[in-house]
Amino acid sequence: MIRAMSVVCLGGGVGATRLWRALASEIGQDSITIVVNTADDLWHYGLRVCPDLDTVIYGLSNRQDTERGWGLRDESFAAMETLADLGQDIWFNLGDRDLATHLLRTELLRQGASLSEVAAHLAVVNRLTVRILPMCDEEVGTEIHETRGEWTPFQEFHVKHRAEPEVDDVRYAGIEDAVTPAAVLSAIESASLIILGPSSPIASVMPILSVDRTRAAIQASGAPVVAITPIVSGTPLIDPGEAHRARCRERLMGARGLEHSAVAAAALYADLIDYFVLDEADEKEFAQVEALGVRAIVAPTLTHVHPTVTKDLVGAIVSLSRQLTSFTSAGPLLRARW
Ligand code: FO1
Repeated sequence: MIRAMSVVCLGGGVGATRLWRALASEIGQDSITIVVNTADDLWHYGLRVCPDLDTVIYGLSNRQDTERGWGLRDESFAAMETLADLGQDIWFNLGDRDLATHLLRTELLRQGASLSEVAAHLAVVNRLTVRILPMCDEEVGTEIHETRGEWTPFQEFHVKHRAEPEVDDVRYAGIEDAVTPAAVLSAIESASLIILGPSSPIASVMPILSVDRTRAAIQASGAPVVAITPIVSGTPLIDPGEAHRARCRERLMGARGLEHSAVAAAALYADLIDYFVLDEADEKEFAQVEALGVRAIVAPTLTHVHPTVTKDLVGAIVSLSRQLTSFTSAGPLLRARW
């Protein structure tokens, strides 16, 4: 069957967003739907904050602070500094301009809009034509059980506690009441390619896959499914932000009894994916990935190291999808290397 290119990308956060941005410049925003994790959302000072949704929106509109990995570029923090002067413990920083997004989102929710409607509105006013879909409209919250403590909301564990405490369990509070939005189901159903992004498996991808009918819809889709490894063991991490995110990812995988390795991530997705992109530094895991019944592809994946890595990775994905499916879309796709 010949289908126009329609790529469904799952996952959020800084690493996945780098990939989605490069993919968008290769095949066009109109060809892409991004299903975003909302289980790390929080209510903070009465405002609904959606870090993964905002990272995707800021990243695709080229306004993200890519050094810090979250929030807007050229940001100021006067509101937080003033709250600190008022005696508040500022453990989660909302930039002054970022605050406008949270104010608008919270107001639209208060007026009765769903999170999906708010995300669509924010995409439009940020001049994006990519479709950005929250994984569900209901509130779901990742909670971490710290070994010597209580259940801790994700952002408190990740930001306030710097992902340092030992942990022994993770849960997605509210997941049983979450419903896969119709727009997510129809995007998956008509996809020509589905990509699981290089996002934290337990914090960002599994919440999406745990919503109601999402996993079953991917299994039923005829589209090839490709996962990009979120974990590279063969190269030491130097960037402090990457190291912090890796520690959090490792703690959460450990809490599920999983080792922090690419093959462990591949095993989590094995019943869904056809291809797993392994970093070239982890080529030794090739046979273990293939033993899961998944085709392994070796490519450079450390997209934070150099922009050409992102471009090459996108080229490899587009090339693969091109080999697997015939597309009616010509244009930018024809520039991809294969
Ligand atoms: N990460 C931090 O390490 N410290 C912060 O103060 C912080 C604030 C923040 C505000 C808005 C936002 O969208 C993201 C923010 N992040 C912050 C990033 C966030 O904690 C995580 O990186 C993601 O939730 C993980 O995907």
